[in-house]
Amino acid sequence: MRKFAYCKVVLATSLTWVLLDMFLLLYFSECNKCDEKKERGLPAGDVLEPVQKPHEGPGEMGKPVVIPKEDQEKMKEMFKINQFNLMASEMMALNRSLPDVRLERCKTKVYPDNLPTTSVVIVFHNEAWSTLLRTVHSIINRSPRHMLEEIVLVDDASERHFLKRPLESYVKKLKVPVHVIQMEQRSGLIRARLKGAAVSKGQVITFLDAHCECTVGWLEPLLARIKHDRKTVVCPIIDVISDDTFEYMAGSDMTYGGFNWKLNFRWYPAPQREMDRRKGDRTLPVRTPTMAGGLFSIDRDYFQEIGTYDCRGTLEIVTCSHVGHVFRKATPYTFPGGTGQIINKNNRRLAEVWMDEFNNFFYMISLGVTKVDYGDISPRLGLRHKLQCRPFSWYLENIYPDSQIPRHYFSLGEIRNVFSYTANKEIRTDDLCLDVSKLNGPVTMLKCHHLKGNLLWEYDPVRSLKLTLQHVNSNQCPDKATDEDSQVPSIRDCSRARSQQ
Ligand SMILES: [Mn+2]
Repeated sequence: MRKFAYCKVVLATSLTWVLLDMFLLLYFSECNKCDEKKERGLPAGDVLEPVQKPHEGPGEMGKPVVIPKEDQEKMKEMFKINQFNLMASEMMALNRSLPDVRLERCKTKVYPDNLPTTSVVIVFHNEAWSTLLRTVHSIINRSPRHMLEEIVLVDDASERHFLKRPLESYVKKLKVPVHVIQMEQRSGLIRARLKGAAVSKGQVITFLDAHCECTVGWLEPLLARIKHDRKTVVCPIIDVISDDTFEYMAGSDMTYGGFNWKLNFRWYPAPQREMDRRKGDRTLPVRTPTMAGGLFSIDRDYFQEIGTYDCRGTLEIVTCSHVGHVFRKATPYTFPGGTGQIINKNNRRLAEVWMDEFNNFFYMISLGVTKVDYGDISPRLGLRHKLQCRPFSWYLENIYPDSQIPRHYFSLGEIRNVFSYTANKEIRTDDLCLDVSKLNGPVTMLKCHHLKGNLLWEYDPVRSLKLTLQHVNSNQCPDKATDEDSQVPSIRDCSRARSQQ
């Protein structure tokens, strides 16, 4: 009987403890959920899963984020701040999962154990908290720890309201050293990057934008190329993160970086000779004439030897490395002195230092460039001389024979066409008519359709708008091409200005 009583006591006490444990367990798991909600799926400094799990939630596995109908208006307002869908970005976890978009044979490649270490340098200006920290978390989660020396965040004088939360204390809790450097005043992307490079300690410097996401296996193939040849400058394939839905879309391994007549960077299909050189193996790096400039890795000492951003060496796109980037349709940044001025000045310096006699070709079609004050270039010319760089003609012949800048030519200039202003009030050549379907253009040529509409132009020889053509549907007048866009006809509000007559 006594034994039975003992049993009852033991049973009762164990049961009490079990219940208490269960209560505590429930209590704390509830609380975790509260925290998670507050921090958007990320308690500061918490251990993040290094392996990808297709978790549930908006944007997981790189899927597009859907904004509820009732939030559409607010979303449009928020869009304007950064020129991307800030609401979608804030709905997603900072460590969202992404698909493995690599070519199958990239997934099984084996790299040497003793790859160099890298510092990752990220410059930001008025960047949103969620995109900046998502970049940082994707680096930490998808880089082998021993290859990642540190992350250097350089704040190029963001306005204070952009970073509401204290960045330093947040990043201190992460598993990798993250340093935050402040620029005293707005100094531009390149100066800020050089500052980050100057303090970095890794053998390699990897530059990324502040709105990127690194995918699994992104780092090893980059570092392996630099270990193989320290004069190689390597870029990942830049995947597209939609500025609208934040959907993750794999970029092509069949393109390379080039530039057009106006020195604008563009992606072009990689030429056949490059495919042949790689014997059809798409997992081998593509040699590229130039790069977008935002995302690349370079040996730290070599970076200094070649005068930092004025690069030589071999540029490659490493097709087994994928990093996503939020591409925006318009820049949210303001530039001291105006965007056009700064681009013109940079382009002028580039043309003066590196393009030899080919700069005339560029100046002919970019009139604004020749008017700009481009400062002192003698140190850069000295560097070019010291490094014994080859002439630009060599570059066009050997590295970029597909360039639009012709190596040999007879003449440069424009070809004009004769148009008629018809009795139907169209402006016509052959069977094509000048057509404008939106305010401020573009002005295009479409098959004439006799339905009037957007093809209708009114000519006013005497009255208020003297000697001007007026587009009937938009009430605007064709205008002289601007310096920035000298190749494109423009249409503006009618001003009676000489440029519209
Ligand atoms: Mn960017």
